[in-house]
Amino acid sequence: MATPTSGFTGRRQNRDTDLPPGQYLTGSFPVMSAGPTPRVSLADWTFRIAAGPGRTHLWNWPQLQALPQEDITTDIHCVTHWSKVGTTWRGVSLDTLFEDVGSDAEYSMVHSYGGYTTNVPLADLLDGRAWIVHEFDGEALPPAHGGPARLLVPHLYFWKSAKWVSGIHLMDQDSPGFWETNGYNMYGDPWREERYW
Ligand SMILES: Nc1nc2c(c(=O)[nH]1)N[C@H]1C(S)=C(S)[C@@H](COP(=O)(O)O)O[C@H]1N2
Ligand SMILES: [Mo]
Repeated sequence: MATPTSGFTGRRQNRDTDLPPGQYLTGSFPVMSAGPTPRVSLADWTFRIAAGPGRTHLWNWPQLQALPQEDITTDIHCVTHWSKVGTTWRGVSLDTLFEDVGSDAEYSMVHSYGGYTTNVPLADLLDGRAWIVHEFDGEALPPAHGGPARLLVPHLYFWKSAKWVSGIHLMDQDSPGFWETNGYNMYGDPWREERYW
């Protein structure tokens, strides 16, 4: 005989099976930072894409805000096994930011205020899969979660979503960032459980 389940439990069970392998659902929003939270004033904030010598594209805060803004609803997956579903963000698509950036580079290093780095193939930043976000859940992104602005690349483990993002440097060859140097996977696909080397 089938075990009776409430609609709520049923939905939760269905949702759990949508999670990548080895992940559990959390309702909270853990803060995972490798160091102290850097404080960046909006007056000083810049974001740059460095595409090679003499090919740096730079935005300040008003310029970022003047670009088309997108609302994103997505699941996020941390390598420490928590996932959070249906998170809502607002920001600028990297397709928009890369519009005028010509480059043959295949790889990128994402840099943060405070010195954190993480490598992401350029293709994974494009085609509607990555954003520079400055709002979470309808509010300005809290400093602990990466405010003023962070990268959001939700199809990869969340360590690739650099908080306090300051720029993206294009590279011809792949190179490990902070966690990748410390044993994390170079790519980090949660559906293939690419957690560590
Ligand atoms: N600059 C910076 N970005 C970072 C980190 C960090 O320590 N510094 N931690 C990464 C890791 S391991 C995760 S899981 C997420 C955590 O984001 P959260 O603190 O908003 O949950 O941020 C990622 N981005
Ligand atoms: Mo993480």
